[in-house]
Amino acid sequence: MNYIDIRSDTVTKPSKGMREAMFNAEVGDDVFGEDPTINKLQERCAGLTGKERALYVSSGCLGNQLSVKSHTQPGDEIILESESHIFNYETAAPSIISNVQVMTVVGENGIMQLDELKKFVRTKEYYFPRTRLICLENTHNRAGGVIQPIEYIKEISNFARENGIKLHMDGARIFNAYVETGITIKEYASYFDSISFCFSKGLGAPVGSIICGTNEFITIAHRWRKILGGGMRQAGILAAAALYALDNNIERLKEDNNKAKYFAKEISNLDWINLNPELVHTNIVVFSTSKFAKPDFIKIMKEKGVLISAGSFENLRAVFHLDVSMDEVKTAVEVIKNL
Ligand code: TLP
Repeated sequence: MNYIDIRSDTVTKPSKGMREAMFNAEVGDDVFGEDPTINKLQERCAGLTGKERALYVSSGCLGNQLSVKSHTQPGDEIILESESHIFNYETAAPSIISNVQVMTVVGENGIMQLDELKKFVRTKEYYFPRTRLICLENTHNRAGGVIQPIEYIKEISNFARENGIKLHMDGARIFNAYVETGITIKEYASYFDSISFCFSKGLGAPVGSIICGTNEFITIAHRWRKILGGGMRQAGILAAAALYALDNNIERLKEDNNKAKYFAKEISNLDWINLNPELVHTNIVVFSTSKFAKPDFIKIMKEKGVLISAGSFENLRAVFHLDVSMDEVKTAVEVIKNL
């Protein structure tokens, strides 16, 4: 069956143009720093984010974990929003790789309120762990693609800097925020010590993410990428896909956000769907249903040709991307309406 696959924007497949760019990529041994396409991508991303240096990594998880590792020492404490990807979906890696303790703060729709967050920052008593790092996720996956407001980011950034705490952005889907707000990646990044983003989600590349920060930060991350087995060789073939994505697939993310908004508005009219369309800022729709148990809903939808995924707790998740057309979105809506 030809499924309408809205489980995630990670399911996108490289287009013909992207494959051609990959085919034609100049490559070299990146462990020697000699892959021209990777070097080009890293320079481009450093420029894009206004940071000193960038490092190409195989996944969003690796990017986040290298960032945590590079900012912390064993025994430090890091603050994460309780629904964040780093806390929920990265196999407790901060405790394994960085030997840090995680303090979670319950946010409102993925946003940690500053007054609340401040309560969790440790004072300097010798017996407390040291609060070393705060991470924000923009857009926020489990909250349903919520955009962190810029004024709030500024406040957290000021607070973190005043208190000697590093700030990292898991910007896996930061471009979905950019096409909505018009706030450049450079501006977003300027409030953070490090930022990671993914090419393998809405941007449509098959593999890869990037982390950007100071020279010192990237030097540490580069070493740890090697320790963790993440040093790649002629991976310019993959970096070419990422460059193609930056050239061709950013502005079109607005279409994906619009598909999500349409889908959310339509299904929110059903009295057995719980969903606030106002909270659909970008390409992810998180909702729940009072009519079906969550596994049943996923199973029935699959039987009718639509793949959707499980979100947190009772939630279901639909994610819109370049490999799902507006007609397919309309079909998915009709399938739900007819259940
Ligand atoms: N998210 C995946 C799943 O892991 C849930 C998805 O389908 O959305 N940060 C954020 C905010 C993410 O959503 C993801 C992937 C990552 C990091 C990790 O990226 P990868 O999968 O490349 O390691």
